[in-house]
Amino acid sequence: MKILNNPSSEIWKKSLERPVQKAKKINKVIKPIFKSVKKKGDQALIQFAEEFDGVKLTEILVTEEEIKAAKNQVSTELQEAIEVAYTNISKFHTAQKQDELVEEVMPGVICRRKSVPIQKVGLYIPGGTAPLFSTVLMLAVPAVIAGCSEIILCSPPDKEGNIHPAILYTASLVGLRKIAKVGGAQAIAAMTFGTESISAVDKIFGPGNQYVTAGKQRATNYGVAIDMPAGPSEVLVYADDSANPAFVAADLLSQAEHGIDSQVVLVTNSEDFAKKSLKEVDKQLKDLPRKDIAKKALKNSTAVVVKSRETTLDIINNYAPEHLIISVEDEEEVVDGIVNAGSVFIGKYTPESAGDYASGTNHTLPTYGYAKNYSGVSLDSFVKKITYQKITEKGLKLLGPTVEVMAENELLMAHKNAVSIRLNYLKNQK
Ligand code: HSO
Ligand code: ZN
Repeated sequence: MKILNNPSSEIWKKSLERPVQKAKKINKVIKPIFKSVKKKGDQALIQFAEEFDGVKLTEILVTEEEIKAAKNQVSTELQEAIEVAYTNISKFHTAQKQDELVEEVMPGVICRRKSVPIQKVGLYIPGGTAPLFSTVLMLAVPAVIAGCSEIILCSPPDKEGNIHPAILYTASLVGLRKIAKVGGAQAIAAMTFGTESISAVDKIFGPGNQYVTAGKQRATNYGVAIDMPAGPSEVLVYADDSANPAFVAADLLSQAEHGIDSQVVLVTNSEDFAKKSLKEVDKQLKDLPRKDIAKKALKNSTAVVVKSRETTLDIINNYAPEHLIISVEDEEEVVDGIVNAGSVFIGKYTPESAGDYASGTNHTLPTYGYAKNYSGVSLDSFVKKITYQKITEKGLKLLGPTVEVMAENELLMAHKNAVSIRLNYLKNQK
């Protein structure tokens, strides 16, 4: 991790640039996968499981027996932890429910807006080096609270044809019934087109490798929505001398261990603090089982020393981090200056891991600078808002002439007529 001392804006912008993603090569791989799943359905999924996961599947959907068996493989300690997280995440996402909004904008002109669940949603949970059962909570809990009528979860099987027991346990705790042993771009294709076992869905959620990410992008060509464009995970820690360098180092490492392409950034007003924190990073790194991954991620990572608060806010808002940790004395003042971030962690006793697992906020967040224009996953992600209107006779008499004038001036006479015909009818009735 390099230290930049008082860099010019050109320098900090350059060194905080995210690496370019190479989509072309990946698209070449996933195009035939999509084609094959569309044409051959489950049979293609079974073939790809053999090719990519090294397993001959007989069933694609997880059975009730498998779910029961999974529960026995999850320790009581972990079951209890998952339940605490489940409660907190449920509370915070239930609180996000919005009442129907009704506004009589003019006498007899009533407008309404209501959240209606997206009917069919697909949740993708990666397999790979870390079994992300926490992501099951982050996606399935709001889907259930929103009232989505069909929720399918796809996750890749291991060589024995099983999904990780903690993933199965969590999914069943939340109430999911349809869990499919399918990973990679083929899972995304299955949820896009539908197969014998997997329904086509309206929106796909969840993290994944580059193939999954590119698959989700491709799904949008077929009318399927996605949660957000994805990139590698990242954290920016803003700390001053009131922070604890060991805590800061632990936070940087907790994000760095996600993947070799993760990015971590430290912004501080003190060179001495930066040095102490990086020393701690080296010290703590040694004991981490995933030190090789974290080490590589740290190569893409930077510590920036800046004195001015204005420049600091500029750096944070320009970088638009997925996670922002603020550990400075006047934390609330900084919070007020933040306009681009996925999720903000305030104060020295608020590690990012708390939000990753159990505090209640969602951990599916915009990366790669998309925090400038996307929100993280929330209850809102699982609903769309339908507007309604009802105009009474009195209302049309009041509003009609306005619509007539506007339509005429847009040269859209059929639009004008739809009002005039009714107003004339009402006139002639008397
Ligand atoms: N920090 C990750 C989420 C996660 N962390 C899951 C641990 N498990 C992306 O926000
Ligand atoms: Zn994490």
